[in-house]
Amino acid sequence: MKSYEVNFDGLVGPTHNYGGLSYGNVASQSNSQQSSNPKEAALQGLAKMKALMEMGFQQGVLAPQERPDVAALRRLGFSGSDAQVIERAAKDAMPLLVASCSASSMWVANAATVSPSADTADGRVHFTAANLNCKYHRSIEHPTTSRVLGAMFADQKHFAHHAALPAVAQFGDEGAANHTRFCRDYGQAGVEFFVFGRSAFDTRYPAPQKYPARQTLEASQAVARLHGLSDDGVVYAQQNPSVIDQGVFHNDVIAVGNGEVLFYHEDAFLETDKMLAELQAKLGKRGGNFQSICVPRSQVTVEDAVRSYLFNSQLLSRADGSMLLIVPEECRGNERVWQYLQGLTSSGGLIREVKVFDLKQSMQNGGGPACLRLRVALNQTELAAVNPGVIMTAPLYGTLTQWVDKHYRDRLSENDLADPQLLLECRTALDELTQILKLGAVYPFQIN
Ligand code: SUG
Repeated sequence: MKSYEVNFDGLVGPTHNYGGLSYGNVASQSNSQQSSNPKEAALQGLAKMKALMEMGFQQGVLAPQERPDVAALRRLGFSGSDAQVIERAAKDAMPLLVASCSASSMWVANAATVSPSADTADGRVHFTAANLNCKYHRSIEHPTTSRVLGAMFADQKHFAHHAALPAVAQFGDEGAANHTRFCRDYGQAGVEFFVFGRSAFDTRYPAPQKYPARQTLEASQAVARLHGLSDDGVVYAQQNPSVIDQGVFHNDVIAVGNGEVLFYHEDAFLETDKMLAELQAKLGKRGGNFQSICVPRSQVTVEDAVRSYLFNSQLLSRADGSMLLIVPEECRGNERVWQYLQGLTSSGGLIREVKVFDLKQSMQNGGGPACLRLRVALNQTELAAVNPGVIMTAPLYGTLTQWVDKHYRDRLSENDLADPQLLLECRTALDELTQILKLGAVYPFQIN
């Protein structure tokens, strides 16, 4: 049976703004307080989805969240009408209002970890929503994420959903941003590669000194257990703590993999040789021929990687077996990175083409092409069981761009977040969106 990697991209929500909320994420910190353009952000994301669909890739869309999250503000003690809750938060605790307005759910690589049916003990596709508990503004995403994923992948015969792990730092889980799957074919058993930043319980693993390591070994192990993965099909590796301290807050900022290929920076991991040997051996047992492409620090520094987001790219398999890399415009803007990419594609290796996308609105908060997508490998039967409302088509693209044009502002700054009208605009937009995507009631304002 034919199998596919389907990319579900996060649709940017109407409150996209630069809140400076992510300590350790260089772009988020350096663009704090700039005014944003939510309309442009959403249209940039939709343009990428459309382009991939037109290139023949399977493409889906994942809905944004209700923001401001009034219910979250109520849990923090703000009361009264919805407008009063927002007004009081703006007056007494602006950082909390900003956090409750973040459109960070657009970076759906952090929504969940997904294991395809060929890897799991019960032969279903497994999803574990990420608790994202390193940052408050992201820790409030998972309940709605679970409802949205449940509405997209509803058929229990094919899809199994797990609640987020316990919301404590020891189980810090950032979803697929630290998870890669290698396989010969999407429908065959593969090797799931979990990269962690620190261990919560085992002091032998070094931790970064400056910035937080968001993903723990214990969280990754729990996800592998929940999904029923076998030891033969799992490899764990530690991220180099010194690159976390240079702004590599997720592994997908320094490495990307697909099929049998890992594309990574020389400084990305600890014990790289051991890790590569284990990947090769385990994928070999599953009929695959593991290959790695190491980008040397002499050609591209870690700082270049963090600024250009070279590795936050989408590595896609084409029908002829070659690969295509989807990179953000910032890669073209970095001379060393661009030169490296020219050399890579002309060397006769596996990666033959680079396509560049303007995703500046998201990039300024630290979200590149790979952050914006959640990969779900599905066979034909499973794909047919996905809610068809979320699969990208030319008419859906048209409807969604019109929807964005109608509901989104083209400028948002911190003061605007206190405007109770923004809440009404968002709810009106999202209510319409759930009808467009046929999701049913998934948002707190629709349920309570
Ligand atoms: O979690 N930025 C996100 C970016 C996530 C990128 N995802 C991956 N690498 N997979 C984060 O740090 C910034 C929000 C703000 O500052 O307004 C933010 O949440």
